Amino acid sequence: MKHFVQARAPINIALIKYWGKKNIEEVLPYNDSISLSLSIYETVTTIEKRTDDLVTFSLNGATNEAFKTRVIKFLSHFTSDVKGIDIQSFNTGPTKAGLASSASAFAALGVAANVFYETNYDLNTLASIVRKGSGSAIRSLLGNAVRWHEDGSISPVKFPFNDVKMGFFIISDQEKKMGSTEAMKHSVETSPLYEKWIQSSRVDLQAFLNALEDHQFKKMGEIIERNALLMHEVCETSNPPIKYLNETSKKYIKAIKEAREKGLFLAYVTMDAGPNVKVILRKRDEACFTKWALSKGLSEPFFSEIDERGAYVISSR
Ligand code: 2P0
Repeated sequence: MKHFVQARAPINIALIKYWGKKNIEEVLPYNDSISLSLSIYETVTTIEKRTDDLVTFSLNGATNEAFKTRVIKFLSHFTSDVKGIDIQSFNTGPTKAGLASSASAFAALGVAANVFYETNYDLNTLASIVRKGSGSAIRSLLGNAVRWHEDGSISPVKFPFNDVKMGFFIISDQEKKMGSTEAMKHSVETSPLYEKWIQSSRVDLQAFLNALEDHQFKKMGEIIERNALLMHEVCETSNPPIKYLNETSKKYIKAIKEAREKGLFLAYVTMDAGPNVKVILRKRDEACFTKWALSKGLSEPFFSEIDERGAYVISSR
């Protein structure tokens, strides 16, 4: 066992979404998903040996008992005896607002624990553990574009657009009402669209890969927007409905689509388990997109680059 390990991991936003587990215990998805790792809102986590047997945990400097229980359960994949450690996790983004904070958190913790406990798991063994912390965390292990396969493995995806950025409109940084784990299960069990979702997202994934292969940004954008909108339809047709998008989110999405159809820019929407609206666009459209948003009375978006680095250990001793 080491004395101190510090690791970092990026957030990731799925372009082809994961929404539903076919094996809850193992966290295996019904569908492959593909994400982009992003350079904003990374998580930095340290694990340090204590002089007593206590386990202490803090998130952004504050103790967090609910998360601590999850962390201890997670660490049991690395050691049979979780004791005598202090874990500190710092996340620069709003937690639990659909901005992938649990993804970067469990990827950073997994990478740190693998070195701290000297387990030296290879990438796919580590991935099989990390996804049990939070499914989408598996994709934060790598930089750039990452595919999470139905069989539980991950692989890099060759992403040909090096000038792509993701724009964020923070509509709310409040915690989401229903966590993704519960919401996915509810969708699988009650949405009449769930079977359609499985079929459509398989088609979307192949079309997405074809668009990358052919360097067709517009085609890729259309696919990711359609994929995200169907995921939210699945949520909204669940019984009772799961409503992540609020009226403001819907207003923003409509405005973006209309402006795009007028030819003002090429920006395509994606949304996750929260009301915040994200767009994928190219660097050349960033300034005119912001100008347009402000002129329409929308909030000022901010932008992220792609993270090339993935999760790694910063220092250890
Ligand atoms: C995704 N989301 O592909 C999808 C799209 C949100 C919407 O993965 O139950 O925290 O821990 O596996 O990964 C968010 O859910 O859920 C998520 P669990 P997770 O990014």
